[in-house]
Amino acid sequence: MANYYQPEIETASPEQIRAWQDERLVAQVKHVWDNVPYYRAKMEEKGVTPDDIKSCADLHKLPFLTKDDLREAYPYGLMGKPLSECVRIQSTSGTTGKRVVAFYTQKDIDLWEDCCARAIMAVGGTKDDVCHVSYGYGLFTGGPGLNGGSHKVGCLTLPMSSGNTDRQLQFMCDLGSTIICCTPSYAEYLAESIEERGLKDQIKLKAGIFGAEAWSENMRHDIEEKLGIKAYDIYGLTEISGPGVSFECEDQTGMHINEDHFIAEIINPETGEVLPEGEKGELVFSCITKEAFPLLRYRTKDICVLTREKCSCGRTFVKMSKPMGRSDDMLIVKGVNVFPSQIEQVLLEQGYPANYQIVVDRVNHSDTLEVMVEMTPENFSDNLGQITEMEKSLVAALKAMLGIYAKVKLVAPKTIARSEGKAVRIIDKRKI
Ligand code: DLL
Repeated sequence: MANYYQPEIETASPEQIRAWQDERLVAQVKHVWDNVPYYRAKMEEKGVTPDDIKSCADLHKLPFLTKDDLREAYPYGLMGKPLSECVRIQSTSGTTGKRVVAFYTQKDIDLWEDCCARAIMAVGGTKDDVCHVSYGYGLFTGGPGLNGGSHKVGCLTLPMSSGNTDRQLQFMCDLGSTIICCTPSYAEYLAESIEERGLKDQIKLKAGIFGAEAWSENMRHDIEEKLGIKAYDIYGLTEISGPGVSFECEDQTGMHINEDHFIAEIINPETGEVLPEGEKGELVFSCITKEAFPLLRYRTKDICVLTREKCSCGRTFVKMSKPMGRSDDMLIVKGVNVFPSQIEQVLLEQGYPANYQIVVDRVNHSDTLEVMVEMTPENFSDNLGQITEMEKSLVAALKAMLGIYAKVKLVAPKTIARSEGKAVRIIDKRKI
């Protein structure tokens, strides 16, 4: 049975949704023009003014924003409100130095939590549920977002954060958790631990809300079977708010985008051309209600398809497929964003050549990262002790750059296969 948080919005007619989007886009463009000089300059460069934007049909006239813009404008350059009106900062994992930092007013937090509340109710959540949140809390948006949504629904909220599996399982059994929110890889790990400890009879879980990383239909079936629950997908990104930009319903055939807050477009990542709904391309979002960090036409780099078909749940919001990959080369390892270019930078700084290979795998449901690096003829050594020391210092430099442990394996010069076309830098062995 369909269960909505804001039925009048979630099941509004497509015409009504479009009318909200038209009105809010026009107001948002004006807000950004008046308050975000960085974006105003981009508009001026493109020869667009707020007068040119009269409805969603004009959206394509606006300039794109990318992660590079966020880095360039770091930390305050894309803010739409003074700091004194902001109440929260969240940030993406991964890149050190200039991270992506997003700002929120109280209204922004409220709307974001509404989106998460919709996601929880879409999986059947009510005030009688015990919602166990095992996404990380802190700068990462996963914990805070779902925590807020769970409060709004009125669930009894367990703010577990990630890690400490024994404690997670104890609370789950003793306090009767009915909804679990975590990454799909952690759900697999929890499922395995429950099996090992023979606790399956003691858990009351009925649904899981899993996202923040890619996962397949196979993984869904596996988790559903092992935990005896329904497993639902949830998508989002820090720049646009966090989890809950889109969420799956009982139909389990894609994620409804909260279109009263975000306008989605699919573009050809090479040319920037807008593609018709139904075609595969890069997902682009415009935030039409956010105040403090009002990004317009933000390129997510996530590749997916949008479909607007009648959904059995009664929601009218457009649905996005699971992201099928990224148009850039960012890896997500243990939930941390890793760019091969960061690894390359460390190697070059430490006097190694750019002949390396990154091997990502998933062992016992946990990601592993290994970097194979060629020594140079100059620093080549066959003394094991010396090699171990060199590896240790690279491990430390990589940890400082990425924030996570990467195993380093030094190999003799010219042993990593050369390619005649593009170099193969990444070997991702994870079967997801
Ligand atoms: O991962 C927000 C989030 C938290 C979403 C909890 C869902 C649940 P970021 O750390 O900024 O934000 O990473 C955003 O993660 O551009 C996608 O590439 C990837 N991603 C997020 N959700 C999914 C998903 C959070 N359901 C980046 N499936 C995005 C596949 C996902 N990839």
